[in-house]
Amino acid sequence: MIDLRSDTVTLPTDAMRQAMASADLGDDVFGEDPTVRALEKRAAEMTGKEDAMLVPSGTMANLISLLTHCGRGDEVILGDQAHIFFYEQGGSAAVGGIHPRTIPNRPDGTMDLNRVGDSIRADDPHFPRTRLIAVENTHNRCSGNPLPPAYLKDVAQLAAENNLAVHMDGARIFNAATALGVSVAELAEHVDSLSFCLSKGLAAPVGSLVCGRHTFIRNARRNRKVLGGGMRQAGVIAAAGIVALEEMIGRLEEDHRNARLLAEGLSAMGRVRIDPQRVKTNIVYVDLDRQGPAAAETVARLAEEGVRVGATGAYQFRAVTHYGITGDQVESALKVFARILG
Ligand code: TLP
Repeated sequence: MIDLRSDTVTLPTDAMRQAMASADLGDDVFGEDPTVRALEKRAAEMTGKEDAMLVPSGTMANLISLLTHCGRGDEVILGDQAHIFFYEQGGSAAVGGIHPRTIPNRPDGTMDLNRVGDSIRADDPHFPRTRLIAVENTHNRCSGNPLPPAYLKDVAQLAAENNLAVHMDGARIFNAATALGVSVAELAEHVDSLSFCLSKGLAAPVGSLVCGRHTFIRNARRNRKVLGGGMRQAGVIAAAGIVALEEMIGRLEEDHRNARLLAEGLSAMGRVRIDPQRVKTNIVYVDLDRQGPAAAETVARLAEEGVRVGATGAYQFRAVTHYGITGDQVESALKVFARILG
């Protein structure tokens, strides 16, 4: 099986398994797990933030971040294609009473900042209070596009002028930094908080980090606890995360190369519409010709031939490259795609 459904399917490396087996442990709810503390310190340093906190998932990282920035009835402005809006069960509304105000995402994952500005509420008892702008980098549903520092700086300026905070869902922030040739700290500089995932392209089995100021992380720890995300000997997870940050960032460019190869190969096929120029990281969206079989049937046929992808619309599927996929496997997958989509 060539599994291109997501970079979440990556398995831990041998070095991660060894680090997990020999990790120094303590009770992290008491702040006594040295391996968790080491990971959090490293994450804070890499992102240029004062502090960081380990959580079980990207979804929880975003939920905690929104709960920490916003109270009940407050409003968050975010893109209509944002993972937080699209794929997190509306958790910030369901759990936190946070009102989402969506702005259309442009194909590159940005929002028109004039529209964002126009959406900021006046101080009027009819309206919720705007508290937060959320951005996503790379932008999953927008071709995995990386958002550059210049755009993030403009978002930060708009937020500062209006006394708002900015959160960045940086689940794949290392892919963004790699594609843009900048450091993660340069991308994080413009936001008050960011979350990033260890368990996607970096191949760790579990875990995400929330990064921000000391006071923010102190409050975020309370929100993690109330959600049941306080973990005890979480150093077994953190140990793999440290290996992920030490050893797995440098190879992300390989995933991006493989994604481009995939996109270029697919663009020559008759039944699909895809612009390889839009593939800047490890995510490839493929639109199917509506005269032919729909995505569900196409995905099932590909799986029968040994290639797994995920349907993301009635006539669209997504293929994601990652640590488990070699250049040779991309070539093999393209042969299968050609048989079914050629
Ligand atoms: N994304 C998953 C699915 O939920 C769609 C995937 O396969 O891409 N932010 C972004 C931008 C994400 O892409 C994801 C996961 C998350 C947050 C949530 O992370 P987890 O799965 O750890 O809760």
